[in-house]
Amino acid sequence: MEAAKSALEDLGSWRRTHYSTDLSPGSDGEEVILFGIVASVRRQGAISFLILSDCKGLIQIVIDPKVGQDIAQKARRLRRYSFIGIKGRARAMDKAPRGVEVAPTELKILAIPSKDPPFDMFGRRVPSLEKRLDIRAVDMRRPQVKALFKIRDSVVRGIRAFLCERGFMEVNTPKLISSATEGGSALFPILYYDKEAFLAQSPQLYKEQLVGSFERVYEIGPIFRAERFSTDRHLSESTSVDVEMAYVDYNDAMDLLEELIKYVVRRSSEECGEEFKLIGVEPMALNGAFERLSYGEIFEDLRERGVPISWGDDLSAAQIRSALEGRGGFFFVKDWPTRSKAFYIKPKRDDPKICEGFDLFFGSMEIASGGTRVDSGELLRSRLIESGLNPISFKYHLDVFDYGMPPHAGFGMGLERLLMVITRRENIREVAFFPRDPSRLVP
Ligand code: AMO
Repeated sequence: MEAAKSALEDLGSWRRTHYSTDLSPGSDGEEVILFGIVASVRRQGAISFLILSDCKGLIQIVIDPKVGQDIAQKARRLRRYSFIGIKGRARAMDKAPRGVEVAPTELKILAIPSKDPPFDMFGRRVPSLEKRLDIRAVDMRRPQVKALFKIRDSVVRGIRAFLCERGFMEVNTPKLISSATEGGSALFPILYYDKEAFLAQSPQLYKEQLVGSFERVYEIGPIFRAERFSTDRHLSESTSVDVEMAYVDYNDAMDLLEELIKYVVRRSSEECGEEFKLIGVEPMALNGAFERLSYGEIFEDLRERGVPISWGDDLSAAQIRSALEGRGGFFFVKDWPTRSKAFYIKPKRDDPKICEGFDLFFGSMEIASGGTRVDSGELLRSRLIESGLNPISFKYHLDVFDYGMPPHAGFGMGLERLLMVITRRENIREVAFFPRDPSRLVP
């Protein structure tokens, strides 16, 4: 161990000139400095063949003792999974992956692992997700997992680009809060100095307050839900894309959400062709409008088939599946019973039993929900009371409404749920960097 450590070198003045994927047969003769992890070592006589993995891809490195005894000796000490830097020349090579390899004249060993990971980082056999999550940072060195997170990055950048283009301002709202936004349950209590406080379930009330000045706002941030769900679709900490806009209603919010999803699906499939190949998935093509069904239509359909359901019940995944009869893809369910939705969703003026709320589903999975908001302080007070909440706890919010609020609407979309759809993962934990669920608080 000590001997291995003392053989390590400093970065010194070396700085990367290329990523593996910058090189092609056309790079023949170029001087390069590359860094990465040794994915494999193969020796053929005195020659060492390495595959180097950096954050973009893989490249073949050939170390020939003819170049110098010093580098050949170092290469012999190399272990799989070591972090190295190499300085040398690219050369076109038919048999190498992507038709190019690098012949180094210098090698720096930057880190040698003191133990092997519990699974082959570059192999085809995938260990159980639980095992991988136990050492997630190392799991994320696997090319297939890196590909998932590159797709995530493309989607997040796409969301920002789309909303920025349409005049939305990115905001940040408090995650340490004094009262619930989505009802009293499912909050994580914390100690805030000497007072009880909570982790925010949603930016809902703050994003609404912000439309009074900025009119179009969005936030991409964490939401915390203390539900004891141990399903493949729930996280205790997930990422929400929250959008809120003034002078519009829920129809405009649905239009915007539909356009946003189509945009990021198209953009990620254009940007991430290699990544989709690595995860073995054909990128989605979304053609046609997302269907917009009303709660009433689904309710009648279920009743006609003899499904036991009462008006106002939430729709379970199984009920939605059965009402859909094989219809897949994205669709909206709108016009929910007012009592089934949160206090801030606006009841219809001509039929207050029904509200201007919607959910977006993909198959039977809810991806987003939103609606036109209650914008009158008086109505908001009475909706809080009807929902069993105490207006005193919401004074800080109601006060703002007393100064007047513009009509507004918006939605919150689960980023990980959208990513499950785009990357066809069955388990939400696959698309969260360090997932949190009722039985996982580390790493
Ligand atoms: P809602 O509670 O429906 O609405 O949440 C919005 C979306 O967030 C995602 N989501 C979750 N994803 C993973 N794990 C969870 N535990 C989890 N909880 C929610 C879902 C869901 O559709 N304030 C409203 C939104 C609004 O009206 O603007 C809200 O929070 O994809």
